[in-house]
Formats: sequence, structure tokens, C-alpha cells
Amino acid sequence: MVSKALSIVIPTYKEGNNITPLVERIDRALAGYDYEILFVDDDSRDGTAGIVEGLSSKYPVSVVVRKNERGLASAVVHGIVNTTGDRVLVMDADLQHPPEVLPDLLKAAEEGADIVVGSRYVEGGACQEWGLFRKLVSRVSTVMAHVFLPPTRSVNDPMSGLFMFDRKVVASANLQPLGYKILLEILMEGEFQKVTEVPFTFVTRDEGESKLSNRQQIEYIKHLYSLMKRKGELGRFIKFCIVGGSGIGVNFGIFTLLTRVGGMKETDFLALAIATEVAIITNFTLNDIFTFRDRRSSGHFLTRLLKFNVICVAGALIQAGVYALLFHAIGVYDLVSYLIGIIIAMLWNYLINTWWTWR
Ligand SMILES: Nc1nc2c(ncn2[C@@H]2O[C@H](COP(=O)(O)OP(=O)(O)OP(=O)(O)O)[C@@H](O)[C@H]2O)c(=O)[nH]1
Ligand SMILES: [Mg+2]
Repeated sequence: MVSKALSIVIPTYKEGNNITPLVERIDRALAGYDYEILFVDDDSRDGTAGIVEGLSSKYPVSVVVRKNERGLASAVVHGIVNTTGDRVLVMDADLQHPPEVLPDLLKAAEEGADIVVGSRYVEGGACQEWGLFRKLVSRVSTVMAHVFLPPTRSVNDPMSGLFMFDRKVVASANLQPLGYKILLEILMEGEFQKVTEVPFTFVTRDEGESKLSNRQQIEYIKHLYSLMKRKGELGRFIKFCIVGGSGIGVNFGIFTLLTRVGGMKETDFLALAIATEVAIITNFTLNDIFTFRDRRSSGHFLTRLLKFNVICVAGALIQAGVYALLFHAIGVYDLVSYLIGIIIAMLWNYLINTWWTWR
């Protein structure tokens, strides 16, 4: 028996042919549950709103039509504030989120999850018939969220458009309706303890057209940037980059001192090793004081230093590996290969250090 009322928010733009099967399938899946559906339609001229109204005598459905606004995220936020259920579920209208999975999401919520994510990226989840490019874009977007927005790391599929949450999660959240990925906004701005992922298969769209375009990728970058800025993660990343840059100066300076003043030979591996290690230690100290000041409680000082060391040495090997692959194996211009190696090693260092050293 479910104790809390559920509001389902469904954004629509030209989904006329999907509405009736969607409502019928949701109603069948949620037999016995106390639920309502609010469609937020952006003035589709294909009769979407009229179809919902026609169903409202038989099912608990209603529609708001926005005449002067467009956009998926703002439609979802509009739906959240214009419903009253204790729980809110957001899903697409195009049947790519099979309604039959809703009871599983409700079960997870009943078991104590504040946010339940319908996930393509946990065991049992999948994407049907996605091409290689779409898969790659989705994975890269997810990794970017994980790298730059650490609180999203507890969720394998933070880009999912199928999710449910307790209304309390967003009670005092300042949700900014940007882009396509409203779950990211809720994970970053909401207040919650427990997130659970429930697997589902994102199925192929049969009716209507996708509204996904390349513009959404740019919108996503803007959204990521906005969240990083709001949550202090942008400042953290910039500090990490500045400290990294200072390390090059230290490394170079010590190597110069050892070989020009200290009498060591420039071919001496020890000179290189000492200069590199000193740079690692100064980088660690600066990062510990400035970049991750708020995360110093995540382990003993020496443990953090050791972890940082291991990650940096691995980063140097990755940099050398990328260079070898691009320049020697593929034949990319040497400086470009070198720069790409530095960038990848830097991201590696940032990702693993935020994951492991300063959690
Ligand atoms: N209200 C509103 N809804 C939108 C808008 N853009 C998309 N939608 C709805 O949001 C849901 C997801 O849009 P899709 O175009 O299917 O995006 P997607 O599922 O990520 O991409 P595909 O896999 O290519 O279908 C659908 O229910 C759309 O009708 C919009 O600008 N306003
Ligand atoms: Mg879709």
C-alpha cells in the first residue's frame, strides 16, 4: 500500500500519437496507486493538449499549455511547481521510458530512497538500438558530469530523464531550468540522503520526432558550467589548474638548480626524479591548503600525500602513453600530441584525486 500521492510530470512537444497509449499504459501499471499526470505542453500544434483533455474524463490527467515559453527543463520545473503530490515523477511522453517500470521506482521510494533514478547504466538497464555516436555522446556527457560535479558520482546515470523524488528534496532548491538535464539540477541543488537507481531499457521511439539536436550538446556544456559555478566546483578546478601550472615552474627550477648549481649531470635520472618529486610535494601542499581545503578530513595527511603521489606518477605515465600513441603510432603533429597528453593527464589527476585523495 502506497502512503504518498504521486504527481507525474510529462513535458510534451508534438507527441500527439503517443499520449493515449502512454496514459493507458501508465494507468495499467499504476492500478491501485494514488496518482495524477500533468502534461506541460509548449503549444504543440498537433493536437497534443486536446488529446489529453479528451482523456481527462476517464483518467486523472490534465494539461497546461505554455504559449510563450519553450524548453524541456523549464517545462519540467513548471510541472513540479504546479503539482502537489508528495512525490514527483518525471518521464518522457514518447514511450521511450516504459511505464511498466514505474512500480519498481515506487517500490524503491517506499524503501526509503529520496530520489529514484530510472537508470540505463546499472545492471539490467540498457539503450535499445542506439548508434555508436549517440552512445559515445551519452557516455562522455556522463563522465563529464562525474568529473566536474562530484556529488553526481553516486549516480551511474545522472543524465536520465526518468526519475522520481520526494517533494521535500526540492522544497528549498533554487532550480534553474537550463538545457535538457533536469535531474542534474536536482542532484546538485536538492537536499537528500539516499539515491537509488532502478534499471530500465530506454526503448526506440516509434511515433513522433526526437527534439534532440546538436544544440542540446552546447546547452549541456552551458548547464554544466552554470552548475560548476554555482556550486564552487569551477573555482576548485581553476585552482587545481593553477597549482598544476606552478608545479611546472617548481619542477623546472629544481632541475636547473640541481644541474647548474648542485653539480648533477643533466642526464642523471636522479635529478629528474628529485625535481619531479619536489613539484609533486609542493603541488600536494598547495592543493591541500587551497583547492581541497574543505575535504581535508577525508584521510590522514600522509595517506593523502601518498595517494596524490601515486596518481601523479600514473598521470605522467598516461601522458607519455598518449604521446606515444598519437605521435608515434598515429602520426599526429608532435606538439598537438603532447598537449593532448597533458590535458588527459590533468583530467585524470583531477578526477582520481577528487575521487580518492580528497573525497
Ligand atoms: N514542453 C516541452 N517538452 C519538450 C520540449 N522538447 C522536448 N520535449 C519533450 O521531452 C521529452 C524528451 O524529448 P525527446 O526529443 O524525446 O528527447 P530524447 O528522448 O532525449 O531523445 P530521443 O532519444 O532522440 O527521442 C519528450 O516527451 C518531448 O516531447 C520542449 O521544448 N518543451
Ligand atoms: Mg525521446
